[in-house]
Amino acid sequence: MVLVAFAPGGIAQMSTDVRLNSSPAGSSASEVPKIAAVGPTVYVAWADRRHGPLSDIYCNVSHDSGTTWRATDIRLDTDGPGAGASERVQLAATGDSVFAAWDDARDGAPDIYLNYSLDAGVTWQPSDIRLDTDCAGAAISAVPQIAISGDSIVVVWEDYRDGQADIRANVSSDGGLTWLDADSVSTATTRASPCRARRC
Ligand SMILES: [Ca+2]
Ligand SMILES: [Ca+2]
Repeated sequence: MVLVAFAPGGIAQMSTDVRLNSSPAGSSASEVPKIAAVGPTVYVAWADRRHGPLSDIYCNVSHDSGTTWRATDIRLDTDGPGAGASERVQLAATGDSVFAAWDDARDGAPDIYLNYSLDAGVTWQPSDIRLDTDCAGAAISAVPQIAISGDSIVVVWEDYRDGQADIRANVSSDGGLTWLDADSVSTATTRASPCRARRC
């Protein structure tokens, strides 16, 4: 995971690139980085295989426009390290809040998980949040995208619970504190998941 900063006009501002993953250089795969920034605060998240073949999600943060970074990166998925493949992370940030969503196979088929920080990436939630609301691991929920507008955060993904993929969404209207009990489908028919009504 290497970052190079450019000023407008393309003039490089750093004499060397910077490695953002704090695992030993070249020791394991850190892949598919995503980046978001608000003012001088820059967030980078990626999938990381330092704990084995099943990737976890790691993040690093700069508070000075990419000049310096945390000495130790942060793992955002909160099950056991390397216990389930966590991939395809996406980031969105506003103010001092940053949200990361990814798909995660800890329970079988991938589900959509989220973690967030309200203090510019310094601290994150001790437990990540599953956003797809059918039974955990029962059907593929993958390839999330995330957007923020004011206090509303929307995460969308492709979901195979009913056969071919639908596009589903979950929404927070309070800055990420609470989310819908039932995600909604692209046909605009919000319906309570039968798995929330019965034991999965
Ligand atoms: Ca994981
Ligand atoms: Ca699922």
